[in-house]
Amino acid sequence: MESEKEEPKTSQHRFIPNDEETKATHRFWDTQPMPRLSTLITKDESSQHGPVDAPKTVADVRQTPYPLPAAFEWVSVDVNDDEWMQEIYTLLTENYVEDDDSYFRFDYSIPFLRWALTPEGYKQSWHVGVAIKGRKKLVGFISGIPAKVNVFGTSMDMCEINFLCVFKKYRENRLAPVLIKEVTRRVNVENVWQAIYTAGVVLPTPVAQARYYHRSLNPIKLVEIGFTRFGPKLNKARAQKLYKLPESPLIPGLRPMTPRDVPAVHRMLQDYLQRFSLYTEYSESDIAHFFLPQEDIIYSYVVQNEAGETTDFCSFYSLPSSVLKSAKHNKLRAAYSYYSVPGVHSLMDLFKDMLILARANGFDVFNALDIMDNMTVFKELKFGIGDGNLQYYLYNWRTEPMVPAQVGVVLV
Ligand code: MYA
Repeated sequence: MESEKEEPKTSQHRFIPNDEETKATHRFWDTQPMPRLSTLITKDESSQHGPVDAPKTVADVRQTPYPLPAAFEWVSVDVNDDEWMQEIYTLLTENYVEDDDSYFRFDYSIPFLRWALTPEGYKQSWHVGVAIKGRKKLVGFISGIPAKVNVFGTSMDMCEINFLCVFKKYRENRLAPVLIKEVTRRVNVENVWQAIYTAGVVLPTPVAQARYYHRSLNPIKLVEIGFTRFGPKLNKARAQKLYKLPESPLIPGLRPMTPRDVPAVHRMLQDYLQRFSLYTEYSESDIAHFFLPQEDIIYSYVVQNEAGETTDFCSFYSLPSSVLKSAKHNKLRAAYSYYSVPGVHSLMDLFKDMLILARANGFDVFNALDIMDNMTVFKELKFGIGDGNLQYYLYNWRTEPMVPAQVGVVLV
């Protein structure tokens, strides 16, 4: 949601825990290979980069799943099975992330979840469910997918963790730590020892703290559903004028990405991402999987000049939310900035065209994190600051804290 209190940041800050966060005890997280919140390392201690745990081998890993309460059993969810996909969808759509005041809840679609969970080399055993014994009924879920991640020049095979969720009725029963330990075991069995994830909560210990910014595309609906409020100088007519956008993109030669663009996008994105301290090293097959356009999932565009060369790239994904407290609307259609590579055109011009395209595709709002170079476009393009932080974490890897502008990873 848009924040009413804060002015957009003018500079970028490293994560520094407040007193309460530093003093908090974490019954589970304090047992995990994570740096303590009180011992954030500083720039000149960079020689300490490395695993937190003493190195282990696959032979050291527990062979059997962790025990669960008697009513439950583990499942490795087959994402090609429609009934199981429907189960994941129902669990998430009814129980996944909400804003603090419960106005909205993420509503990832089944095709989106399939897309997010199945890059080349994905493992069914990393799609971990807790089901009611003997029934196709999920009460908990956590997912991992393989990813090659580069941290300050060190390239590592990691697991990207997402979609941790426990059915509301079973909350605060320490099921989340069991899900996390079980996925860790299954990842370790594959000889992978590091992971990357993001969360709204502060736990030991973030490598970076980012913030969402929001650009209204349909300001009247956003006010009706409680996403934003008109400031003192704004009314319906003024808001519509303020956020009005051209009907079609302005950059000549901008068009949807096609399979033929995969090698060029791969080159452009890899060259660009190397400037950040944390980024994913995509294979060509990852580029095809994650970026070829699919309606209501992923929107990617390239700019092709008159000589036929591909010069720029931009992309956003579709993540709607259920609207929980409006009599008039039940769905918020949100576009989220993914990866963009300015070449001949500026990031500002690419973002402007993405706003135009998102509006033309019926989205109500365009969201972006203050990572990479995104902060440079927010003011001019009329983004407002959001009200929550998103923490970035690396599991079992000690490194120096980063400002958001050093972060080159977007997790959907
Ligand atoms: S972030 C999205 C998380 N999901 C939601 O927010 C959906 C709505 N909420 C829920 O479904 C539940 O509240 C969840 C907690 C499942 C979040 N990440 O079982 P509990 C700790 C990590 O009694 P519940 C995403 O998907 C909490 O601090 N830990 O609590 C990335 C406490 O530990 P401690 C979290 O409320 C996930 C313990 O859980 C989170 O019933 C990355 C309490 O457990 C959180 N978001 O369930 C996971 N929230 O006492 C880590 C709470 O120590 C992956 N907790 O403070 C690590 C890498 C694994 C792979 C490694 C391979 C090498």
